[in-house]
Order: sequence, then C-alpha cells, then structure tokens
Amino acid sequence: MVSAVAPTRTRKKTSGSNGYDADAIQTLEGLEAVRKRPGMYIGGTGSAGLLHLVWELIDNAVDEASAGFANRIEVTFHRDGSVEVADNGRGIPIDKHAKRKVSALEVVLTELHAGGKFGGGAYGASGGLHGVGASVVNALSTKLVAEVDRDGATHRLCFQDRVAGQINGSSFKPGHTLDRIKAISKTKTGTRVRFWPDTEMFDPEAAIDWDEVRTRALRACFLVPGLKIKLVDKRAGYNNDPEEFVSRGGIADLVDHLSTGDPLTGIIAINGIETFEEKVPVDGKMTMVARECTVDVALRWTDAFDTKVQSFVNTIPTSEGGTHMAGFEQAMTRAVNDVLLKDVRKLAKLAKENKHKATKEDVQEGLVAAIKVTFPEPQFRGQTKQELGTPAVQSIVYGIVKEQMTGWFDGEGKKAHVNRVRDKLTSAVVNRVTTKQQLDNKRKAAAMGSTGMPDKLADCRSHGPDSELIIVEGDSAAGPAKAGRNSENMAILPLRGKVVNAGKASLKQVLDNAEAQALFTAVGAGSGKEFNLADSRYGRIVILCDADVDGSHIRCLLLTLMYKYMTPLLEAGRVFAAQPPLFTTKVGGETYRAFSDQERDAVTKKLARGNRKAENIKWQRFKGLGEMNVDELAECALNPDTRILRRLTMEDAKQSEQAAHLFEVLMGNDVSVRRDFLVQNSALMDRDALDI
Ligand code: 0RA
Repeated sequence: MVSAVAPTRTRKKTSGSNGYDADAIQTLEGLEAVRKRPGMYIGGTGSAGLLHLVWELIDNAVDEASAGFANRIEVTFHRDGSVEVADNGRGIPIDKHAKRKVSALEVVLTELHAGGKFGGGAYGASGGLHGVGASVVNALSTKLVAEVDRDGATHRLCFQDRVAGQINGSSFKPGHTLDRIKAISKTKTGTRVRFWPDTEMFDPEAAIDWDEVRTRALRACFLVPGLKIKLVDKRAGYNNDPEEFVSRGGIADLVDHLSTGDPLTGIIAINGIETFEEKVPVDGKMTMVARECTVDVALRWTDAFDTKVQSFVNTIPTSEGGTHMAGFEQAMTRAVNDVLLKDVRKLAKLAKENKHKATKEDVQEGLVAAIKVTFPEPQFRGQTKQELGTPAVQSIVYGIVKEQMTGWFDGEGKKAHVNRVRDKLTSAVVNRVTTKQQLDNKRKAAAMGSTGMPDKLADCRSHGPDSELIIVEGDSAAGPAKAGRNSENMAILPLRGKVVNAGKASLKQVLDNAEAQALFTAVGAGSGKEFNLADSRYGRIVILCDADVDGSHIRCLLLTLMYKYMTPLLEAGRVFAAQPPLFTTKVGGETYRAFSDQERDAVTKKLARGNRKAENIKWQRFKGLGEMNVDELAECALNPDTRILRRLTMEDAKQSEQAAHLFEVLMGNDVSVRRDFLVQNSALMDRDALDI
C-alpha cells in the first residue's frame, strides 16, 4: 500500500468549504459500510471481532516500533469496557492533509485503508485479509479519543458516533481542529488511542480473552526485539495482574519458548540480506523496482518427534507458510542429505535400494524453528491470505539457509551437537523405511481375502453411518453373533489372538499384531497420524466382550488400541461397548437380566411377592458369550431395541490405558487379586455408569 485511496471517495468534490463538508459526509458513509457488514472487516461480531479492533491499533504501534521509532506499547483494558493503546513512537502526524483539509490524524481514523500511508508504510504489521486500518475501530465505537504527543504539546481529537470534534464532560462540539491540551517536553512523542466499542454492534457475550492478548503480545515482542509491551487489565471481575513482555533475542527467544523436548543442540541463528526485483504498478504503470529482503532464521533440534515451525513476513504471522517456508524446507532437506548424512554407515544398506534419503519430515523430526523475512509490500495468496506469495523470496531463503546450515554441519556447529542431530535424523530415516517395509510385508502376509479384508471378518452389505463393526471376543461367540446379526449393516470381527497393549508397545509391535492389523484393515481408515475418520467403513464400532475379568482385559486393550491409533473414532463418540448380562431368569413369561450379584439379589427381592418365593426364582448364570444361544445373544448385544450399549469416551480410554498397564503388572498373580482389582478399578465394569 503506497497510496491511500478511500474506496468511497469517488464522487467529485464540490467547491470551496462546501467540499470540505461533502468529504465529511462521504467519510461517514464509508464508516457506515463497516457497520453494515462488520464481519467483512473484522471477521465477526463475537470475541474475535472485538479482539480484532484492539489488534488493529496494536499492529499500528508495532509497525512504528518495528520501523525503529518506538520501544514501548501499553495496552489498558479499562473498567468501563474501553481499551487504550499507547506507544512512544513519533506520534501520528497532525498536520493538514493536502486533499482533505483535515488533520492527517483525522484521515487515519475516518478513511478506510488509510493506514498504509500513516501506519508504518510498506512494512505493515497487518497482512492478509486484515490491516483494514484504525478507521474500522472508529467505525465500530461509540466514542474514541486520540491523543498525539509531538512538537512540544499533547494534541487531542475526539469522535462521538464517528463524528470528529471535542468532548468536554458530557458536551460534544463537532469540528476538525485538534485541541492543544497540554504543553510537554519537545522531545516527548507518542500516540494514545482509547475507544469505547459499540456494544450494539457486538454479541452480548463478546469479551476480550486475556490469554489470547498475552500470546499475541508475546509474539509481537519476539518479532521486534527490544519492544516492551505492557498489558493492564482494570476490568471489573477480572483479576489479571499487569504484565510486561520484552525479548532481546527476538526469534531465537521464540524458538526457546516453543521448545518442549530436551534440546539436542543450541539455537542456530541464520541471517542474510539479498536484493531482488519485481514488477509492480506505480501510478497505474507496471514498473521494475528493486527490493531488499532480510532473512532471519532461528532453529534447534530437540529429542521430541513433532515439528514446530513458525514463519513470518515483516511482523505478520504466515500460518500457511508460503515461498519463504518452501525455501527453508528445501534448503534444510538438501543440506541434511548432502552434508550431514552423506557418509552415514547405517544408511549405506538403504542406499542400495535408493531409500537412504531423508525426507522433509525426517529432517524436521524434533525441529523447532522460526523463519522471518523482511521486505516491503509482500504479496499474500491463498483463501485466507495467510501464505506468502512473493516468488523471489523462495530462492533467497533457500540460498542463505542452505549455505549456513552446510557450514554448521561441516564444522561450525559443536561436534557433539552435530553428532546428536546426525543420529536422530539417521534413526528417523531408518525407522520410516523399516516401518513402511514391515507394513508392506504385513499387508501381504496378513490373512486377507480376495476383497483385501481380513478373512475372519464377516462383513455387512451396506456401509456408512448406520453400519457397525462388532468386535467379538473369541470364535465361539462369533458363530451366534453372525447368525443373530442383521447382515445388512452389522459386520462381525472375531478376535482370536492376543490384542497388543498399545499403551506400551512400539509402533512396530502394534503393526505386527494380527488383531490390530485386522481391526485397522476392516475399518479401512488407516491408523495413527494417517487415520482419516471420513474413510471409516463403519458408523460405529461395538466391542462385545464377556462380563468377566478376561473380557474386561480384552476390552481395555481394544480401547487402548483405538485411543492410541484411531483417536478420532473415540473423539467422535463412535465407539461403544455392548454389555452382556451375567444372569438371566424367566418369571411369569417375562425375562429378567442382571449384570452383577447385587443386581440379581435386588431383582429377586422385587419379584418375590405373595406366593412367589425367592428361593423358587432360579437364575441362570452366563459363563460366556459363547454359551448364549443365538436369540439370547441377539437380544443382549445385537438387537438395537433390546441391547444395552455404553458409549466409550476419551476418559474411559485413558483409564483403560492405565488398567491395561496394571493388568500387565498383575498378570500371573493370584486370580482373585486380579478380579478384585479390576472390579474396583475398571470403569468399564461399572454397572452404574451404563447409559441405558
Ligand atoms: C507515519 C509517519 C509518522 C508517524 C506515524 C506514521 C505513526 C503512526 C502510528 C500509529 C500508531 N502509532 C503511530 N506512531 C506514528 C510521523 C513521521 C514524522 O513525524 O516525521
């Protein structure tokens, strides 16, 4: 943004002082457009929209700081709901704007998109869809007071319902002249803007989230080293202590802040400056201009397995990456393969099959990094404009990062640190290749029918949201389950071997486990990170196990497996346990069931009335699912009208993981100890927790 042209100022100006008022009216019309469709300008009218207003002002102050003219910003949330942003920059210019004949300050606060000229210029902090300017804050406020310290005085301009003037007590006088409210030292400069959001424009429950403010303020400090941001919360009912943030180390501090695992290296700093040329429209003509691009990167590897890379352009976060990110990733992958892993012996074997190259993901395992490029007028792309588009930046970042990482691997970095990274990335490559090979072998070796499904799966005919996969413990129960199901939408998967304890097994052990394999294959949505809920072949998964200790163990293992490797299924509430009863009896043609000794006794008491004696009520005990006949099994586990399903939650799964672990501990011990333990500890055996 080089020139500021208000989109609404298309009408020809009338002459003389008349034009001056006509401008004022047009300006109000422009702000009215914001009030008609606030969402278009601030992304909504809830808490996020309110925060957007505050950030619009903070961004301007951060721009002033990033340009080197300010080093303090103070944000105050007042008791009366107003918010004030103060900085010690040069002060927004107050001289008369040549065309508008009102102060530049008034232009900034009344014209849409006027920020480009007065808010830090081409290196603006606000990018993408945002950066609509301070006038939007005015547009959505009932009152706004701007004070500028410069030229030995504090100058003030107020707005009431968007009309410029002066407010004194309860009286408002419209006008364009700034009030000189106080003489101050000639060297003191700065800007303070306080605004009262128009509550009518926002949802009643919209409120500024303090944590969000903190996070953003902290980020701004990492991006402008030396900038102090103070936050003060005076709102009634909030007990937030004032906080002040400052970073001396900039993005290196950000990397330190983001690191969670144990560091394998110190923080590696990479920087450089390069020029490029691009064609841009200047006064309507495409013109070649020279740009200077500064590259700053900070990174470190940790012993973690995830990747945290944040990228920025000027002081704008680019959550979708873009050309700077692409250049960084290519350079890292290249430098690692060409230099760090060049003669690693462990990779020699893989080299024969040409599988020894580290991928982008291998290289970034455990990596924490921040990438910042600084240059004027960045282009953004993508749906949300959160992605840097300027093409030349890619090769600039690539060149600088490749050269300096090569240097670090090649002797500049501490030997011990370089070695740790080499070991880590070697393991990443080896693990990926061997796991994939095992998976491929497994797929071939697993007992798959011609359909690609496990042989033991009795599939249903229609899949989709109303279909279910019933996992049955043991082959003996599988027979009646198959016979009693509705084969249109119920599939049966019998378990034969032991289900792996996913809470402690390695990825390899899980993939080796035939039962886990069968489950992953039947569901058909992948596993682990690659699990895609939308691909699930069934709407529900139902675990059907005996109501005894072993059944409970198997249920724990299955649930732990799904918790670790098919998390979205659980999160979506699509996993259930069928609850077969322990006892059944028939009295007067009615069937009664009980799920515990206590319940059996309670039912007996209820039924024993008049001539019917308790001792004549004969209960039959189910030993296992396999002993039920088809009708019994259908009634208690298959028929949607009569069965009892319990929806298993993430909480159940977490408890299961612990239970599965303790099971392991208790294995081999006295059976009665085990039983007592389970009855006391497994939520899955809790009859009271059933939802019927
Ligand atoms: C452009 C020029 C000048 C000041 C500013 C922008 C400025 C804008 C904002 C927004 C928030 N705080 C600000 N502080 C300063 C003045 C240039 C000069 O005085 O020479």
